[in-house]
Amino acid sequence: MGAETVRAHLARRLCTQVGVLGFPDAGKTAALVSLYLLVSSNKLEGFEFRDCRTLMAFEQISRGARAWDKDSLPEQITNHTESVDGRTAGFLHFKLADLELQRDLEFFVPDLPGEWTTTLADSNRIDRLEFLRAVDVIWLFVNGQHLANAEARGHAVHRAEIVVKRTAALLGYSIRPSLALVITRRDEGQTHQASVDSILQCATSHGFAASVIEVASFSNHPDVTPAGTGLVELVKTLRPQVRIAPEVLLDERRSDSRFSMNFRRS
Ligand SMILES: Nc1nc2c(ncn2[C@@H]2O[C@H](COP(=O)(O)OP(=O)(O)OP(=O)(O)O)[C@@H](O)[C@H]2O)c(=O)[nH]1
Ligand SMILES: [Mg+2]
Repeated sequence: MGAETVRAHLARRLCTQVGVLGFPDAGKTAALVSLYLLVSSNKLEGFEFRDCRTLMAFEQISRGARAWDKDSLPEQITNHTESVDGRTAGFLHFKLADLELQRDLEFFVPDLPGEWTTTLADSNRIDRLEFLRAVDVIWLFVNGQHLANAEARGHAVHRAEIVVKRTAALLGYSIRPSLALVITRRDEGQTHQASVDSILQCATSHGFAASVIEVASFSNHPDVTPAGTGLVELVKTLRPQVRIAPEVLLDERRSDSRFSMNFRRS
């Protein structure tokens, strides 16, 4: 789904737009695939499927995972993500029923190439990331195994903090989206708390309302950490941070297409 279609949709409905950052191999696509598989098998606790306008795209990125033998993970379940034209991001769409809040949760999330984060960190290339100014939430994916490894950890923290700082600079004085620091590969072991705290503190000091979500999109140790761990918490970061008058909710239920979106951030 292209940015224009997303924009038209956002103008009419209370939706959450997500910005995704994270270096190559961080686990961005894997998280989206895991989310898709959980939702499609009705295993995302507290949420139920309502609608998806990008089924084909989800199917495409999930192909490897569908073929995988559950007893042993292949080296790579997902393919390295590339942008079709090197410039534009495609968005995935989901509408879920949020059973706890008794309302729908609709969101758009791009499956961005990690290279976009690499060029942000290395050369402050921001043209492809301008859309971050409009997002409600940023998911910053960090490879948890890099933080677990004593030799890799310092570099990984430093690089993640550069991304935080450059993102803050890109946003300037505009309202900050919230930021979820998504630590991946939880199945491979405990994360290194001091490293996570350092990135979190960096995000907070740059004005983000930041939180940490640890995920295992897939699992090499399903008895200890099942595949899909943390995905419910990740989805909860998408709940709109607005107070919505009850009459608006009623209106929204009555009419699918005429919802005025002036309530965002009010
Ligand atoms: N065991 C385990 N492996 C994972 C997990 N998440 C990702 N992986 C592995 O890491 C590989 C790369 O993950 P991706 O999600 O494709 O990485 P990406 O961030 O989308 O990378 P780019 O598209 O290159 O930016 C996957 O194919 C999996 O093999 C996880 O939670 N647990
Ligand atoms: Mg990817």
